[in-house]
Amino acid sequence: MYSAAAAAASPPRRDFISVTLSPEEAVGAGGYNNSKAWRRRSCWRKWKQLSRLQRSIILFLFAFLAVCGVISYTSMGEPWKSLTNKSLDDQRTEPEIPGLKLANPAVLPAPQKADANLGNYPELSPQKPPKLPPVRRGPSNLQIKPPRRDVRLKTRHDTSRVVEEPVKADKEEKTEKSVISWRGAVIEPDQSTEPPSSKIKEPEKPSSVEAEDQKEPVPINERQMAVIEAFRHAWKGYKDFAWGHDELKPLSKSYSEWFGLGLTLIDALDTMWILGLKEEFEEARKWVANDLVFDKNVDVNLFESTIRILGGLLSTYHLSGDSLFLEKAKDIGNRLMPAFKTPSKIPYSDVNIGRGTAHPPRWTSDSTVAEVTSIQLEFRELSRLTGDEKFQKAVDEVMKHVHTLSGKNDGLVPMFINTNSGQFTHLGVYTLGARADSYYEYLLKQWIQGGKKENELLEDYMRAIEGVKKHLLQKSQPKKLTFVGELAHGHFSAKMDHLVCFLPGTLALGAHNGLTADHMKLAEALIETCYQMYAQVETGLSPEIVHFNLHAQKGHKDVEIKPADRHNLLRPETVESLFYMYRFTGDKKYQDWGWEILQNFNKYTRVPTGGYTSINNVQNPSNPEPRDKMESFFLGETLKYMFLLFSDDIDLINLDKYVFNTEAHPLPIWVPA
Ligand code: DMJ
Repeated sequence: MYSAAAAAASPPRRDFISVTLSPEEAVGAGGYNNSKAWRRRSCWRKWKQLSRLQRSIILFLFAFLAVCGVISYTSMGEPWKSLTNKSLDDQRTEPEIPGLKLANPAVLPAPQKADANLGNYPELSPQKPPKLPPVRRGPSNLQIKPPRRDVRLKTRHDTSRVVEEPVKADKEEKTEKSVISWRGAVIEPDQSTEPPSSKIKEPEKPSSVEAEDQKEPVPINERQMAVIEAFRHAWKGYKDFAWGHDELKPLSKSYSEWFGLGLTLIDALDTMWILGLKEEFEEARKWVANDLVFDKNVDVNLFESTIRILGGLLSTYHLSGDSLFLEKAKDIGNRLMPAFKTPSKIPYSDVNIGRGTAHPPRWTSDSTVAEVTSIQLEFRELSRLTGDEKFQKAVDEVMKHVHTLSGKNDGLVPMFINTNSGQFTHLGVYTLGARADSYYEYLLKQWIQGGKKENELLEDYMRAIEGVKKHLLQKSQPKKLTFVGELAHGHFSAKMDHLVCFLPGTLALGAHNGLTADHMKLAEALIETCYQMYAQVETGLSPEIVHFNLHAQKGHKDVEIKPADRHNLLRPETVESLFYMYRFTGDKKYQDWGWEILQNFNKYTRVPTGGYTSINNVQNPSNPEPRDKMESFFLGETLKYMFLLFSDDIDLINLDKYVFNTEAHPLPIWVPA
């Protein structure tokens, strides 16, 4: 028992305790008693024996430890909780399936029953994949971003790339549809077309889009702004008076129909994309989606509808990634195919796209050489996109056939070919102008499009340029301008169509692709001539055709113009070549020349109420005689090349990735397999 007297008498901090044993406690004395009751009592006695100060210190220490314990428990509670939960989740995790990633535990399926077959992957099918945004349409889903104005300047010589942070949504799209490449074109196998043949096994991706510009676009400059302003003005006229029709008649505020297929609108689609005119593009897209119908009883020219409509739709598809344009391209492509059903496989010039019939012009069974040999880029690309070889087969056959034909003169071709016999007709006349021009252009461009492997095309091109040098090149007086004339039955004519001004650009493109430097020299000389066809004329605008003076005469310039030739149709060829020349040389004079031309278009062809007009007389500045027609190529080509000419961004339609068709619609260069 505890004795208070003894406790009080005992000195503080003694190491022994005096105890009085109770009888029970004595039981077993001398033996070890470890009962709980005994230990409790013993502790209590010890406690009582402590001084008040000692007890206070001990109590304080206990209290302190208790408080610390509570605090640390609270702060450690959360990790513990999550650890606990994590381990639970771990227990629920499904077996890993290659390629299948569970996006979020919240969408995990209910825990499986103990007897569920975990190795049976289809069991997972009820689990919905993470919801992806729908495939975006239009300008936001870019292969090439429309130019923005808020980014730093990148000069044409600055080849370093600013890598753009890939947008998450684009990645997701890639997950959803493996056919979409990052900033690339949508390549969707066409369910409705025939299964791919053994030659073209499956739809291919465009070559250039894989590494397409993961960089900030260059801001547009003042001259480009002026092009945008010109485009908007032209578009206003078209929208106000000719919407959905082929061509604007800006003076009579009406329109003209050729095929009745909204030619100007389709030709202008990719220009709007490149100029960054999103609103206009969206509006035009709606028209294509809702109103463009090819099932019409109408005769169209195979060449014109291929380069403008098929080409325009394909390039817009590539730039925007919007499959609407591919669908429309397939539709028109299929409807044009009857043109190839001829005895010789040389296509007829005209096709009724509603009836599926084709025919030559009423007065002849000939087709134009340029026309049958300048539809290849478009049909080949259509085959590549659809996996249907019939398009490519048809146009390749034409090229192979023309390759073997006699009647050429050192690679120069006559202007006509018969659809029955497959032979050239009207032999002996050679020109780089109307009816032959784009044959030469497409030899080179097909070779480039196909990855520079089709040697026959290159051979024919090289031979033809040698033929040009040998038979058609002359120098004018007094300025000694190099020009390309014509040959008719052995007689040289110093006549040159404005159309021939595509040639400097094409020669420069060939030189850029590794052909002889001579071609570049010739390109430099010829573009100077084409510029003089503008500069030497009163309005500063070129006529349709010029005749060069071969002999110096007092008071005469190099360029002579006949009354029947002094019209200007707002054609693109010189601006087109200026664009190539500037891209490949960086010489600013080409931009300055283009700027002059734009200003003169504005001065003499702009109609105040909207639109631009062809004129009848480039020699009369006080009355250029407006013709009341805006050709679709003014928006499809002239203004597009103008905009690209003023750009210092070599990646704005990179010429190592794209090849322009003859209507200025860029198509991808195929990546070698
Ligand atoms: C366009 O349709 C094409 O450029 C074609 O190759 C020639 N004619 C016009 C432009 O001048």
